[in-house]
Amino acid sequence: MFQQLDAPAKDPILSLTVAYREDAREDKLDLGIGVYRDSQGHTPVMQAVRSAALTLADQQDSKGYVGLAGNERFNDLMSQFLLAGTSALARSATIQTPGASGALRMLGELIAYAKPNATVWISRPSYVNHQPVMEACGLEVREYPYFDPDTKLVNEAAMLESLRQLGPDDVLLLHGCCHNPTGADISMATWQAIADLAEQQGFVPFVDLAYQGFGDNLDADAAGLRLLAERLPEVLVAVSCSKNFGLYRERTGAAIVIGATQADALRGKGHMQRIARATYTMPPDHGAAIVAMILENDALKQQWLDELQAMQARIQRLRQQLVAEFRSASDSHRFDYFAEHRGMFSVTGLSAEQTQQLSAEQGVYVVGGGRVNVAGLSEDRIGKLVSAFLAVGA
Ligand code: PLP
Ligand code: TYF
Repeated sequence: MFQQLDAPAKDPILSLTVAYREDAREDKLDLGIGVYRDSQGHTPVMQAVRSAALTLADQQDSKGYVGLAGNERFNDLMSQFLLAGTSALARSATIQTPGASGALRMLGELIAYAKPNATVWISRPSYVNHQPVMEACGLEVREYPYFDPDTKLVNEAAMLESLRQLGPDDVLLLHGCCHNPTGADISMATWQAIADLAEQQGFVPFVDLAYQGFGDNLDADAAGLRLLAERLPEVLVAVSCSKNFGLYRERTGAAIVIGATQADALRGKGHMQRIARATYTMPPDHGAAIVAMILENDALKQQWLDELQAMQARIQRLRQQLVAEFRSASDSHRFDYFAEHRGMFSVTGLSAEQTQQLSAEQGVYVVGGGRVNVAGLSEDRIGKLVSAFLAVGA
């Protein structure tokens, strides 16, 4: 049965990690996959997470099944954390999912069930898995203009102009903050304008929030989502705990449905539980149990907030340092955009040929399209990145 199978499309980011591992050069540099690294180049377990995991190991008295929606305490804490202060909290319902990836799939399947003819609109460019996941749900995917390669910022006018064509059969997928891959985020005025358009035209926003806390701070990074949630009857939210809790491999996230009424949201939740049952049945518990323990314990929560804030501040310092070193090495301001971007990534506009040259000749690995994981840099490797970029004519 397998003999006639064609070769599957590879994940462009995960295959980069494989190529990097196979590179024997000592001074190679991996700026591909989106993981945070400390100044030693290590992706650490956060102290608050370690403490919670130890307590859990000590006190958890059963590994019995939990349920289709996962840990309901986690679900409540996550929705309160995200939607506190908005009218949407009381008309929301949440399931725990295996990462935001699981949330994207559950919400995509829910859209396909509720509105089989829906089109999901994604930014050009967007997270590598947005299109494949939505298409796997049987949904049509179209793109709206987003990144301006000249300014390296969002072309908000072009984006909003394009969104004028959306109607009740459309779902608008937005990055809550720290846009992947570009690093360029929309302004609060644009979030406001999107809420106006959604109100007038009836499309449903779907916010993917994978980097809350890595942009400016936890509240600022959720401000766009909260604005939409407050004003609109229906919003979908995929949340990840992979980055801001450093729980990548534990596969921890949530899918939140905001409805016109709580009953609507609960119908959405019920169907996601049905879909989860036919997919993986129940999400893994460990990461969600850790997050719940952190969010409901004041001391642990403060420790987590401090650690997260330190990661955010370090990324911003790396961005400033990149700008300074690029300025002096290139005698120009053309790399100043690094400081305008937020979160882990920046799209640099390197051509496919330059990206290829960068890995082959310089041992520096960046994602196709020129995405650099700034959060994967360490202070003492910035010089290497700068000279490699200039060597390939960036
Ligand atoms: N959404 C975006 C925008 C991402 O960048 C990622 C990457 O990690 C995900 C979703 C998936 O996250 P998770 O690891 O929680 O599945
Ligand atoms: O964009 C990234 O690097 C992260 C991690 O199939 C990732 O979101 C990369 C590829 C993938 C899943 C996650």
